[in-house]
Amino acid sequence: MLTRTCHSMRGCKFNTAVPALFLFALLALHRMQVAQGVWPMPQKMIQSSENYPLNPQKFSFQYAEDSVAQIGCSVLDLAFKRYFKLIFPDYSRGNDAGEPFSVVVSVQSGGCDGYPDEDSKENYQMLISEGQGVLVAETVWGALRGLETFSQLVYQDDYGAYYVNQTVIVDYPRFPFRGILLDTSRHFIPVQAILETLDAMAYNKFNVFHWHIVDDPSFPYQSYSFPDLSDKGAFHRFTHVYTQTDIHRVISHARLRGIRVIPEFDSPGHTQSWGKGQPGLLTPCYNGKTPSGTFGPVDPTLTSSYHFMARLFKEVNAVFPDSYIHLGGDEVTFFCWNSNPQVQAFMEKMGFGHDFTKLESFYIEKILNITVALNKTAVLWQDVFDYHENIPKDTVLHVWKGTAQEYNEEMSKMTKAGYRVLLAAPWYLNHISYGQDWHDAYTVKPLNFSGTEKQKKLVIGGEVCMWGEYVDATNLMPRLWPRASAVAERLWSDEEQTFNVSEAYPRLAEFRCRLVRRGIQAEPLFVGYCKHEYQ
Ligand code: CP6
Repeated sequence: MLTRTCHSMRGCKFNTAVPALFLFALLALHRMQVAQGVWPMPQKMIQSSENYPLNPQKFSFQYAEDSVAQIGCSVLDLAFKRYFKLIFPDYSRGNDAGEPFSVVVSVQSGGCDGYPDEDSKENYQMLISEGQGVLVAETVWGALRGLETFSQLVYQDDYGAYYVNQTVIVDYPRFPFRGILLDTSRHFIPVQAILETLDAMAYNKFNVFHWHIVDDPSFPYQSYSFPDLSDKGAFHRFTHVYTQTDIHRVISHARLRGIRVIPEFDSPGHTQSWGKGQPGLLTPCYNGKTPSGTFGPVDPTLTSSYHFMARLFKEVNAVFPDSYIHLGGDEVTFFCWNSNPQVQAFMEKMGFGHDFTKLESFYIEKILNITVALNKTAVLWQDVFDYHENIPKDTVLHVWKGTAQEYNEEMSKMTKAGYRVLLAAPWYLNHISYGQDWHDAYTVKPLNFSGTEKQKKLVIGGEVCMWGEYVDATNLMPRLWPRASAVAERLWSDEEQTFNVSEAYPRLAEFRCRLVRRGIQAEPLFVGYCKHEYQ
């Protein structure tokens, strides 16, 4: 059992012999009531009605003696501070009567200084009993997930006193990749709003920020190799750009929450804004024999295009530590390529005939070679697979189109060919409709396609997309939350336990109030009120 070998607040020695203890506790708590308060629902959670008053003055987080992480581990030191504030939002109204309570954290392996990555283990176990909580995690990232869960277990009575119930949790994510895409090209999203989104992501146990940073309308990424790209291609070269400092802030804020940052530099289409600062990059469109003055996708016939992309990706590789990079490849239109005499000549020379998908494949292969040389895993939108099935097998494919039947067929095909896939198609939350449209997001079955167990294992997760045509910082938060929370539970929790919308409704409504109380402007699900309304 848990033993405490000293009584000072700092450096107390705890013995956290876990597996046996948890088994015992699970058995002991069997048949007690199941809790409501945690979103997304843990894999296994048992609570009893026995509760313990918490006194903020006598509450502490501590590192267990056997933990590889100790004081000085920035990820957890800072998380302890954040979670203290989140757990006790009105500190002064604490319960004077409460006994000392400490949450003892034991991390079993790995370091504190790295970045979360595709292999990061997020599993944790927690036992809350009289006077203490024990949180055991394989890595600091799992410890972060456990702290979030703990923060959601604490509640206040009508007098403001804090409590936590006797609880046992064994938890781990269903899918390793749980992402949110923000589009910062259609509208500039200030860094502050991105950081706030990362906070809300952590509350929902999302772990990937897919940064669709540039696109046709604007190029806000301030490149040190090619400053003209944002000087000429951003909405405004000073006020509507992400400087290197901004980007480091985003990456560091995300790291401290166990969130990966994957940048997308979408090409050869969706690159109109690139052309302003990089003359000669885009294909000039022709009107008969003369250039029309408009431009199409990146010019795939010029070696200069690939030199430029190689230098740009070398920089992106140095700036973004994640091993993934999103290369886009979606929605390439052939109209302009088709109009251009140099492109026509190149097509003939290469023997592509009139098949522009061959030209597009040629381009993507070259770009993939660049990122392979940088040791990055490429992510591509499904379009590339649809016209070109010979993509390197370690590429991740991103499904974004169609009805359930269509995306299921697509996933079936891709996984049959051996690719890892990400599902985004059912989760375009930039789309809105009247009523409770979180139901649609919630009742998706990501593994409902025909295929073997081996194929299903290739689904690494999914992503919420927030395309920016009609979204900026004024409406971002209510449009994302709590609808993205529905996706968070689908990607984290056991589908068997969490599929029924009427069972989920009261939990999600309560969680939404918790988000609101934490300062996230999450929209209401339906008629009702929160105990603490947004101010
Ligand atoms: N921008 C880019 C977009 C979209 C895509 N790529 C998009 C397409 C259709 C819908 C929503 C978004 N705006 N670069 C497709 C991946 Cl419905």
